[in-house]
Amino acid sequence: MLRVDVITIFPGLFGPFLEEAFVEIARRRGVLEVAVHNLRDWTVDRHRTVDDAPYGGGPGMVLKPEPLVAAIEALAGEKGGARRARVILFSPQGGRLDQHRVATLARAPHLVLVCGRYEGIDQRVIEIAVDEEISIGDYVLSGGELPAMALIEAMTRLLPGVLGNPESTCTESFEGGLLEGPHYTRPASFRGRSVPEVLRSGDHAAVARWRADAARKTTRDRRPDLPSGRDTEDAAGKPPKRREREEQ
Ligand code: 4GX
Repeated sequence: MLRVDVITIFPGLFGPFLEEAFVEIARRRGVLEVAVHNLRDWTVDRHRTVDDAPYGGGPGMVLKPEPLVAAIEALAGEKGGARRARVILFSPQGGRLDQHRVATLARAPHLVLVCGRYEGIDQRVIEIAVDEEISIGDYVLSGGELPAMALIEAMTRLLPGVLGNPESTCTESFEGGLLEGPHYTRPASFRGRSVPEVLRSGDHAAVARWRADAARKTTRDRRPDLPSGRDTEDAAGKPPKRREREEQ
């Protein structure tokens, strides 16, 4: 059972996300529990103020520390103490999220996800209350809400009993650092393009070899930076041809 608490100033963004598809299934099966909290609930002033101008000047606003630390400590306890929850802040300054990190976090009992907005959050919140900063990629979003949903969705697929067929978790992209090759469904011919003959042959071993080879080629051509994207031999034991790089 994975418990996730989300702290955001836009709780409404999470509604449909939590009520559809695998995330909804996981919640109904009791392997995932997500609670979304409005940061403004931890303000004490009449205007429910969550932000303030940055010291030193400059554009934009910064999330002020008092409500954020109060929210995090209410949901996770104090850092260092007997805290069982891991507190994660989404920010471009964080370590890049990958499948290995997702799998590790999916095994945690309790995560508190902090979604920043504006120019960011007061640095002292990070020092006092955050365990880990995560980025979902080198592009600029307006808040941590989409990163939180990306992490929740990626973890959900790994929770026990969520995907009908556990095999589909391990053959999919990035397990073993391998991308997938192409997929086809009916019709056998579409706009003059036919499905590769081997996939319709009924020869399961030949299909498995073709898929492994296609995955290897896709990874080498598109993501040579992945572990399985470096030069490897094909299923027949032949070394890769230079020409393969220009094929796709
Ligand atoms: N992967 N953003 C967070 C505000 C902010 C800035 C600093 C805390 C600290 C992003 C990303 C991302 C934009 C979300 C800035 N909050 N987060 N936001 N890419 O671009 O995770």
